[in-house]
Amino acid sequence: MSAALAIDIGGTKVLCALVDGAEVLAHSVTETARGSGPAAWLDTAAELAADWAGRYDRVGLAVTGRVSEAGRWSALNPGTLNIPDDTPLTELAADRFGVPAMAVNDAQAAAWGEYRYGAGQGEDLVYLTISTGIGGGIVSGGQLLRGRGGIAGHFGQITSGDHHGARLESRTAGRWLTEAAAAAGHPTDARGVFEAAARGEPWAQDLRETAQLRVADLTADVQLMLDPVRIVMGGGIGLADGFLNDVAAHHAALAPALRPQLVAAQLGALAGAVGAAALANDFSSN
Ligand code: BMX
Repeated sequence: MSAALAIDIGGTKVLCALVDGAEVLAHSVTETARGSGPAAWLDTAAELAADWAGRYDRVGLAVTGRVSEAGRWSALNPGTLNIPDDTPLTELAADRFGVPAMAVNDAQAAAWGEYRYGAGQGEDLVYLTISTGIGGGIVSGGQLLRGRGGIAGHFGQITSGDHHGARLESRTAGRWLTEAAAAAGHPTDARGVFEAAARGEPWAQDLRETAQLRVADLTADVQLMLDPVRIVMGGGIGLADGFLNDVAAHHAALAPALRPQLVAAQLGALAGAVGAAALANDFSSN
């Protein structure tokens, strides 16, 4: 048996997949019960995966939040998902599913998925998901960087600049677009903002352009910090029609050596699951 059960727990959805290498044999998804907690989220995953019992020999988890090497799970931004501090995630999952488990942050897992099987083509990359928040993952020299305590790549938490400590994701991504649209007198979500922008409504075009500028600055800064071969962009906003091209247009004045090579994620919503399954495989063969 070579398949893994991949479980992706995010701020909006729980996704389970039965994964063999790059191949997703089956997958299933539902909304995250945001008011409950880790045990209930794992119960939800077990329900989604009930039909696959006996078909996997390990579990790989890709979760929103910070995961330490020892598999302990905490929120950096509780507004994305309120995870109790230091939750022993891999222990809980191994008990729940009866097979060895490993866990990493969702965007770190997606970075690994894109590196192994997607747009990264086996070369150094930074993965960015622009969705409800902003998540990130770094693959350098063939290694997924997790850092001392699992924080590596958490670009959405950046507060530098004159922003009074506000996180970058809280003034750029989906949650902010929703709030800013309401403040502009047009209550809708990020998708609604992009649809209105496509219809030529100026308030929505302004919001979209602000988000694009901030992502353009972020990606230019990431290039300066890590100089990856590619920056792979995922997430509902990152992959929205024209977003990547409009962000890249802001880089036109940069010297070629400083200009990020932006590419769209290829594994889409399954990148985290594919990456987590691959990591669980590497982990259990150690
Ligand atoms: C937040 C942070 C990251 C995560 C990113 C995208 C928490 C709970 N999450 O920046 O760990 O990668 O959101 O998360 O602190 P998603 O749920 O939108 O996929």
